[in-house]
Amino acid sequence: MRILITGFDSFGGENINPSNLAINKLPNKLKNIEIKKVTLPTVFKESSAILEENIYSFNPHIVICVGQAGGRDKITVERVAINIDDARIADNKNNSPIDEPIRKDGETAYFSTLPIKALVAELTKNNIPAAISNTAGTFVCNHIMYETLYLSKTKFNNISAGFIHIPYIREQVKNKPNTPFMELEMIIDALKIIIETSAEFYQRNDIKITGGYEH
Ligand code: PCA
Repeated sequence: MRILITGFDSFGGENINPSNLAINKLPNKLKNIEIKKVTLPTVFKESSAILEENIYSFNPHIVICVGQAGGRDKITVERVAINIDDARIADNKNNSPIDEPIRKDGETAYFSTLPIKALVAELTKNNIPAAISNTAGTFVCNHIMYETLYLSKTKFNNISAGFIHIPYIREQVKNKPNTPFMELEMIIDALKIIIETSAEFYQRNDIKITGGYEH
């Protein structure tokens, strides 16, 4: 079993991104799972081009993309990616697309093909705050999730794929009063659980528990 896991470089005025810090602390092998880690640039089209090259060369069964969602207080397992780029801030190459479809021939949206409910259940069981999120936004994280799922529908049919948002880590919130964070060690533990559970559920049905919340 091969799993490709990606993080992003820092963006939006931060000088770190916990997603690439966390993925790079993962082992290269967990049980029988070979793990390849790739840091993507926080740049709309470039990130997906690099992702596709890595899918070609590594030929993974599962692709898990990870990004920072500053302000969230849990690990959030994204349910859905939508076919739109609408930049709240410029990406790292100064692109600011507004309401641009990601793929003209793509579906309006794709659902994650990771076992999202099982992931939340496993994380919760291990005392790691986690929830389903029903929006990955419209910035580069939604873009990469959409592209990964588009590629898995059109070219790489046996790949399961999805996206995980993680909170800020402690050092990022020093000057941000009342902003939630999670310890990097807990994020790394969460990613290990996500990798193992995704492998266990590969090509199996997810569990049936609610992921509907009040907002
Ligand atoms: N988070 C951004 C893009 C890169 C990252 O780590 C997002 O949520 O879109």
